Parts: sequence; structure tokens; C-alpha cells
Amino acid sequence: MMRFDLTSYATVWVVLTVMALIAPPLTMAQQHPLDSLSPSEYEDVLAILTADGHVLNTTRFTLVSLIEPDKSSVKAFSKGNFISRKAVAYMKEGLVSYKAEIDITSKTVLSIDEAGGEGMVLLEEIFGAMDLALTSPDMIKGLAARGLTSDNVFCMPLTAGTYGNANEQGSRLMKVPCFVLPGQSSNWYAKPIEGLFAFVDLNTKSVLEVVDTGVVPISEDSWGYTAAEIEERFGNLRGTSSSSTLTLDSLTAQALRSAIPVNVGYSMAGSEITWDIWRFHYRTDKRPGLILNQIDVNDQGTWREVLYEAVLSEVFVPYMDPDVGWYWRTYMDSGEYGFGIFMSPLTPGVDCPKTATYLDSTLNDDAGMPFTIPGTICVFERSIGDPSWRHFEIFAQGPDASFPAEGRASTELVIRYASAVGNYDYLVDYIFQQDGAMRVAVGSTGIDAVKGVASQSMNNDTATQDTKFGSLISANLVAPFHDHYFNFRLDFDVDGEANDFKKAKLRPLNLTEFNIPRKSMWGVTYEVVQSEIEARTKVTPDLPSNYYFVNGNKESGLGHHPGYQLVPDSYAYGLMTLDDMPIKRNAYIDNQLYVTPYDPTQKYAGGEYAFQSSGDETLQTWTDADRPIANTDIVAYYSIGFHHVPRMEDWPIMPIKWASFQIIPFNFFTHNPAITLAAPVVESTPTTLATSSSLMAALQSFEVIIVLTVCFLLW
Ligand SMILES: [Cu+2]
Repeated sequence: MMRFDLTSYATVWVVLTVMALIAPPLTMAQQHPLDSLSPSEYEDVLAILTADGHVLNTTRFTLVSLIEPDKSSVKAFSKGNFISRKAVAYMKEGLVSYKAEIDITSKTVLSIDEAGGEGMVLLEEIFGAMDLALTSPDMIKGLAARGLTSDNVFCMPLTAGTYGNANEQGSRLMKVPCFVLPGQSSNWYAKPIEGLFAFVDLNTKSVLEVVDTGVVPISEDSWGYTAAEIEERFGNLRGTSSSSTLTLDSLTAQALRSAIPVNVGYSMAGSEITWDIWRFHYRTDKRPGLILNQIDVNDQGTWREVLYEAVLSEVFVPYMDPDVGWYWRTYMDSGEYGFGIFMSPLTPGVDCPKTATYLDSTLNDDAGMPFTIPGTICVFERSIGDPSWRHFEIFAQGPDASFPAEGRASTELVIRYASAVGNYDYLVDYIFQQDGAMRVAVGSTGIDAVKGVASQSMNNDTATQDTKFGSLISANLVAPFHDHYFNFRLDFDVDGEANDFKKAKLRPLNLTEFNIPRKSMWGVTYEVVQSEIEARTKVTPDLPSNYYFVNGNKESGLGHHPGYQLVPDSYAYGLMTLDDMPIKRNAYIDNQLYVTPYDPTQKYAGGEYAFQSSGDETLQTWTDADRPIANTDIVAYYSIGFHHVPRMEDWPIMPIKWASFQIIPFNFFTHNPAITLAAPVVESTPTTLATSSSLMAALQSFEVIIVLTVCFLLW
């Protein structure tokens, strides 16, 4: 198999970009102030900074993002208006990082200052560190001790974290373990070279140290996962495969898919998607990937605001193995690497339905130039085979006719992207429902990070020690325990900006004043949360609560105030402490829910600068200010995730595991909004009972039930 180096990587993307360019344009000219930066706008940013003398040949761009205009001007925007376009560029020149703000419209650099931290890892740094590790004589020596040479291996640079060491200042540190090249296998991670890694400074392009803790046996099974490899291992595959191999050809075909399929219920105008009672705007960014804005819901002809923004704020994956080669593996996958830059093309028929609409994403490359990844976002409707609602009326059944259940089939709209950050793949879904609810789900799949061990079985003498901090999932491979946390930023503007964060606390009632035989019941106490510290919420089933974002200035019906409830389908406790550096840097996992006043400069729960962050600027530290949040424009941050104790079934590819949360309308509509869904086409009239002996039998049962029920009611 070809060595995966920077040149081949770049070649693939250049080809894909060319293919994308010959496809019809997927988005029209600038139509909305929150549209993604266009290819020409990325070029403008570079040209404006160059003309102003800020760009050398050696200048690198860790991130170029749209600066969102003020909320008020975005909301006041209508077609034909123009709001000037601005961008922020995080740049690196030599050892120094800069942050520049650029007005693209007036072609001016608004500001350029030394950055307050390290920008995201560059692609060339990742590929450079791979090669750098293999230039070290100590690494060559370590490989030789294992019977390997640099030609047999590839290395995977990983962010090193920070632990308050002096060498962390002014450097950009990665630790670089290596793997035996997969040869004919598709699995690049099945043969870790355990006990050996390089410690690299990206700034000085030097290897600081090679750590070799001793030779560990290397797995002999390369366990690939392509259809051909699995067929060779297990014989015939199950079912009829509709999948396609992810080749350049299929990616190209995907890039050329531009038209919205016919007969779908959604429409797209520029970057605004409208479906059923929903409409929203989307854009892409190198850091979080997809950003949704202005999520509105239609109530009997009137568009009402729900969320101004929904975006993945940070991803945190800390490992739980104290081994010197593992303890530092505490990745911030979005802030350090970028969920956007690692978005991968979606395969029709596998990642999304074949009939989905596939959209491209244009981001910045290391040189600040536009770079298009084709088919990274899919939009599709799905009928999930479930009812949205139904009722079978037992009292309506009679001797002459039976009445089937009344119900409506449920259909959803999904907008999805997939990021492959190293060995793991994550799908991020925003799912819109016809009942006014919206679900956000992250699916984790891909390949477990594995550690080479001597044990081939749990029956080996070495197994107890080898599996102290992980699970033996294949011979010679332990997958260490770890967590996956996904933090979402949810800017609620329910019927306007001034919202309250309101809790309904479900607590035991004192029943002593009631002369009834019941000994326990629960009641609800409502409370409007006043400030940020009070709003920090640990979701726990022991103290059940509901969480609402309510506009106390508006009435929806029956004197209620309109709200949306955040329903935590998934949550995971930290089990770790804030004096632990990786946790301090990701302190937002200490609680599942935080609420802050809106501040356009506060976007990422792990801080603006995640790579080598100190933990001094996070959602946790912002909320230490304890700002008031009542009747204010507020933003919620919610963490979903799971503790991962790996299992054999995770190998060679992990079955997708979903974590999710929902927002559901709460006293927002005056009725179930799905009640107005069209009825299904009735294919037959109600069956006359006289023609059906089975229904006659059923009726007799109903009569018994009816009689019993009436007796019960009279009693
Ligand atoms: Cu995992």
C-alpha cells in the first residue's frame, strides 16, 4: 500500500477540488450574511492581508472563519440588503501566532494582533511530524530493536496536552507513536509499535525525545475491514450489498451530484433549507464543521424563532491508561484538529440515503487558499416507520363497524456530516421532526485506538496486568478505557432574544395533610435561574428535573409563556477532577449543562485556543463571572457523550454508537403541531363486522371490555 504522505494527500484533494469545480455550483452567489465564506472570499482574505504586508511565503493559516455580523443586523436582513462581510484569520509566522480581522467588503485589515494562544494544528504539521519522528536516530534504533525500519512503518502525530511543564511555553508539541504499515490490509491501526514514541516540537521542527519503554509483541493479525478482506476471513457476506467502495471514482461521482432530488419535501434557497414546519440556514467552518443558524418553526403560517445557532462547540476524548505512552492522550478533536477540516466525503447508500442531497464544503488550507471537500454534508428526509401519534378508540367500535386507529406516519429531515479524526469517525446529525422537536445526535464509529500487549487471550498470565486499564479486543491488542464528550452551543432565541432558563424540579410531595391511603407522590417546583453559577447543572436521575428555555415576555396560549425543553437523552459524568490538567482544559464536562449570557466572542467551550491551552479560558471560567441570565439573551451549552469500555465487537470497526439530546416545544404551540399532518391514503373502507368472523370475535372481546369499563366507571 502507498505510503500516506503529504504529497499523496494533497494530490487527492487537488483532484477532488478540480472535480468539485467542474460540478454545477451548489450554492448561489452571496445571499445571506451568514453564508459560508466563498472560495473567492478566502482568496480575498489572503490578498488583503498580503497587500497590507502581513503575509510571507512562510505564513500559515490555522483557521479562517466568517465573523458573524451583529445578531440584530442578521435578523433585520432581507434580500437586496447588503451587510459587509468580515473574516477572522488565525495565522502563524515562525514561532509567533497572530489573529487578524479583515473586512472583505472594504478590503481592509481591521486589526492584527499577537494571538492569545496556539492555533489549530496545520495539516503540514501533522504530515511533517510523521516524517520528523522517523528521522530521529533514537527512533530508528527503537524500530531496529523490534526488527523494523522506517520503510516498514508510518507514524501518527497526536496532540500532547499540557501539564504545566516549562517546555510547553512557546512550542507546539505532539507525541508520535508509529504503526507497522498495513501492507495489503485496510486497517492502519492494527499493528501498533507499543512502548516507542517521539516527542516533537512543531515550531522548531525537532524531535525533543524518543521514549522507548521496551519491546512489546506486535499483533500479527492485520484485520482489515473491506468486503474482500472480510469475505476472505469469513466466507460469504450477509445480505445484498448496496455499498460502494470509497474510491476516487465514487467520490468524484458524488461531487457531481448537485441537484436536489425530485419529489422531496424540502427546498433550498441558497443556504437556507425549508422543510415541513422548519427552516434554517447552514454554513461550514474548518473548526466545528457544520453551523446551523436561524432555526425557525412555522406555527399556522407564522415563522417563530427557536434557536439562533446550534453548533458543535468542542469534542474531548481522554484516555484512562496511566502508561507513559498513553496518559497524555486527551484529545480536543474539534479545537485542536478541526471537525471541519476532517469532514470526509459521504458515500451515497452507506453514509446517507442514495437520494440525499450532497453538499460540498469549502475551507481554508494551510496557505489560506480555498480547498473544497466534496459531498461532506447530506440532507435527506426519512420515513422512520413509526407513528408521530396514534389512537385506537375502543368505545367507537360497534356491532356494525370497526374503526381503525387514527394516526400519522412520522417523517424526519436530517442534515448530517461525518468527521474522521484519525482512527475514529463521528457522524453529527441535526434531525427535525414534524411535532416541533429537534434532535441532535453524534454517532461514534471507526477504529478503536489500540495498545500492543503480550496477551493473546484472557487466559494468559499477562492478561490481568495488560487489561488493568482497557479491554483485550483482539490478540495482542488492548483498547484502553476512554470517554467521548461532545459539547454543543445552543443559542436559544425562543420567540425573541430575552429568554429565561427555567427548571422544573420534580420532588417528593409531603402527603401528611391529605387523608388518602397513598404514601408517596411527586410534585413540581418551577424556578427561574438567575445567574451562571446557579445554572451549572449536573443531570442526574436521582434528582429529576426538566430544563426549559422560556420567553417570559410573550404568551403562547392559555396564559403560558412559550418555551423549548432540553431533553438530555445522553449524559456522562466526568469521574475526573478539575485539578487534572486535561479536565481543567475541558472543565465544561464537570456539568452537563451551562447557561451564559450571549457573548459573540465566547463560542468554544474549551476556549478559543484549544491546542496547548492552559484551561484558563473555558466555559467554566467564563461562567465563574456569574453573570445574570434571567430575561436575557442566553446561550446553553450541553455535553453529551459516553464512557467507552471497549469490547471484542468493537474490532475491527466499532458498531456505530449514538449519543443524543432533544429540544422539544414546551407550551410553545397551542396544540400538538403534528395534528395537522395529512392523513394517510385510506386503501379500504371500514370492514363490516358481519363479513368478518375474526372481527366479530374481536367485537365480543370489546363488548366485554366495554361492559367491564362502564361497570368500573359506575362503581
Ligand atoms: Cu471510544
